Amino acid sequence: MNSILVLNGPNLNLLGTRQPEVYGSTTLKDIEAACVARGEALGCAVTCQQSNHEGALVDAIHAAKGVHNGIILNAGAYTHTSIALMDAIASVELPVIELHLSNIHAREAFRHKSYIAPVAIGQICGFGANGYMLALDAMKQYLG
Ligand code: CA2
Repeated sequence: MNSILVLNGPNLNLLGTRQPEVYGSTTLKDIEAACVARGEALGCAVTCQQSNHEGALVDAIHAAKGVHNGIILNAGAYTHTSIALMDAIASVELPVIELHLSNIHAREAFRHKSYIAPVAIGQICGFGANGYMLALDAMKQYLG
């Protein structure tokens, strides 16, 4: 059975509590429960983690090697700044899908740059919490 890590970065623990007009009203806990349920439907084990710390996210990516078959990553604002996350993804050679709730390309110019995109197999953005379901479906198909 394939195992997929759903990894969320900084401030995403606040989902559903503030800025619902941008990020929706679903909490991270709800999203994580939906991911586990979708994984069960797809026949995949889904593990969810969140950290506000860049180094902890690097550690989680390293630790995924040999444990998980793919990673769905919403790196939050680190998407736009973190060469460390880019290098971590490249080093583990696991398929990563970059995920964003909002359409980062329709927002401020600084959100258009992604350090994750060049090392990801693809990017899903703009579909809110449902994007996590789309990403799980895409990862399941990618892994075969
Ligand atoms: O759209 C996304 O998923 C983002 O990764 C969210 C990040 C943002 O910096 C990226 O450009 C796009 C921000 C996450 C902040 O989450 C909050 C949730 C509720 C209240 C406040 C912040």
